[in-house]
Amino acid sequence: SSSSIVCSLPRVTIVGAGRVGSTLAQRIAEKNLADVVLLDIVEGMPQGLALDLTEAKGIELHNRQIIGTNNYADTSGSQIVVITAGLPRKPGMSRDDLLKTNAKIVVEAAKKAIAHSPNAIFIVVTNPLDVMTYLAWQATGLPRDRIMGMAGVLDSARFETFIALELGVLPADVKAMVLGSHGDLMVPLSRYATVNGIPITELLDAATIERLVERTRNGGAEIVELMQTGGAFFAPASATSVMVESILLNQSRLLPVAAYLQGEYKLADIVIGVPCRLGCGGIESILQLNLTDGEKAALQASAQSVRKNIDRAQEILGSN
Ligand code: TXD
Repeated sequence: SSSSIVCSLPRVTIVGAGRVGSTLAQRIAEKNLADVVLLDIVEGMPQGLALDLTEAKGIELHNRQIIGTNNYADTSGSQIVVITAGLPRKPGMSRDDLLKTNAKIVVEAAKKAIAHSPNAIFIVVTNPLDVMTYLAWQATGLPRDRIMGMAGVLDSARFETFIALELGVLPADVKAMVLGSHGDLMVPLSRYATVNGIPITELLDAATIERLVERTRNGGAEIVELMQTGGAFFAPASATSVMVESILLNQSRLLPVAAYLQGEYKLADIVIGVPCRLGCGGIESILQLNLTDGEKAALQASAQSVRKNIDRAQEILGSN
């Protein structure tokens, strides 16, 4: 026939085929969301993972293509690029300790990826998250609605998990939102946390809530201490897949997302976690909540630590 219809399925590129990257590839393919390109600097590794995932297709009953590569040319035309490339934490390290190594990796990855997918929406996952998202925004020159970081969905899921464990209720019935930077100064909004609409302040005393908040702040480190050989990746991959899904399916979900701010929450020229609606254009809108004085102060303190590290990163990048 003379038909020349080109069937192009949505394609998601994941730069960094490590633990978060490969688990995310699995989630995206098994949820039937998009074809996946897994890219890594290690030769053979992403190709091997892609083949392994491909061999599970018949069992998992999906038909999405999974490609492994070391070449950015293979990522061209992606709708979404997720950057997970970089080092994870070792026991005793803070996320900020990763700044120097990961800054260069993320800037390089962002520049190479955008060259092949100029219309993509970017999701940064590499730590320290807010700073890396800022650097990727700078490196790509993307409008702010098309570049964001994943952290709040994970931190919120952790908070929800600890609330559910404490109360013995179904985790899916707990809703909470954690704003601010992905670090020790994150801002869990206990006031807004509910079990199917019932505020947790009706169900738990203040000391218990504070203990769950502390465990949430320490959620990443708790896992690093237990594992000793890297950090969390199952929940991080799930959290990222929810953002990918909301964008690809244009769901407009209201999620905590690390976004570039231009005056929202009295913050400008900084990336930090705030409630955003995610749809096919990326960040559709940023919701400005009426925070209490305490919450405002916590968000400002969180932003100050991000600012300090953005400045440090600029020095590192500028010095070579
Ligand atoms: O909430 C969040 N944002 C996070 C962030 C939750 C979990 C993990 N978080 C961070 O993601 C973590 O602190 C790391 O900075 C990244 C990736 O964590 P992961 O656990 O997946 O690390 P791995 O398994 O070491 O994978 C990193 C991969 C590895 O395969 C490297 O070979 C690759 O990154 N890498 C590169 N790929 C492409 N290009 C370059 N330059 C490169 N350098 C390393």
